Amino acid sequence: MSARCQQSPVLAGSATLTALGALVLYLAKPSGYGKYSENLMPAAVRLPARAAWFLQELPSFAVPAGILAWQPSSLLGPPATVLLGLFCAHYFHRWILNHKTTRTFVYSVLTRGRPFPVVFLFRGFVFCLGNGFLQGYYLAYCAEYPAEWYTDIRFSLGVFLFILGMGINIHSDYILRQLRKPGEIIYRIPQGGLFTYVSGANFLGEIIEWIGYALASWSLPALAFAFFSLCFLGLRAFHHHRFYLKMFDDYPKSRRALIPFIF
Ligand code: NDX
Repeated sequence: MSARCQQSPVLAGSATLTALGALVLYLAKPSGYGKYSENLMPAAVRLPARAAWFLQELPSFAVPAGILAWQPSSLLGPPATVLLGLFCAHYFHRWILNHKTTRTFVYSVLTRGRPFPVVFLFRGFVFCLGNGFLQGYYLAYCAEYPAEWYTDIRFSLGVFLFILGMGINIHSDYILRQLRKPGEIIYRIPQGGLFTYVSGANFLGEIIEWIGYALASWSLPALAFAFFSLCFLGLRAFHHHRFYLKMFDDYPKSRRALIPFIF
């Protein structure tokens, strides 16, 4: 643990994430972007989805990447460097890059989502700034891992889940993108991959990712973020499922909201 580690911002940040997750469940309403944008935010000022996702996810990548680049290599031990690298990799993809064959794709450039309310963009930006700082600060200044952490089952299993979840998330977001031609904003029934079993396949992948990250880093901030993701994306999967059942008479009856065969 570095002399620069202050426990209070770590505890406050983790408590805030946990409280936000609980608030999401308490409100039980979908966030008013995407499918719910027109109903819940009819008069909102909006930005194109691509610009909105680019701007709001920027700090999630830039802050931890800046912390990673700024540290003398002696301060950040190898496990913390790998963990912070994984966090940056997720947001590098989300923010900017999804490398496929010889072309470079940009999630925010590729998204075919509907315009995004600016008020949510602002809140999303603040969220990403706070969370990026919390995870980066903790790993850079507070985390201490023994030399044998690489061979610890928590690290190996956690990294495995992280990579598995990221694969599911990227593949599922790809399936969703293919449902629309450029310029369309209609909804179709997603098919294939884990969408065969659940309506929120992209969310399931992302939740697995952050549970894996929490396991591998064995830290309070990562656990709090996994909890938030579970609440926020779990509820969003539930609302998407209900939306599809209302919208499509032929929606597959055996499909669940988030957990195959169960929920
Ligand atoms: N960004 C995480 N709450 C969020 C921004 C908004 O990364 O104040 C949480 C994140 C933030 C939110 C963030 C936190 C909570 C905030 C909220 C704003 C208000 C809220 C701050 C930071 C708040 C309280 C009050 C509690 C404080 O037109 P469209 O857009 O629907 O098109 C969609 C399309 N699509 C389809 N196309 C054709 N046919 C269909 N059937 C389709 N279904 C969907 O696919 C989109 O273009 C695209 C994906 O849509 P959707 O709805 O499946 O996913 P989406 O929610 O847009 O997430 C996109 C990806 C996904 O991989 C997800 O896992 C990840 O981002 N994500 C998203 C949100 C949070 C998060 C990850 C996390 O917590 N880890």
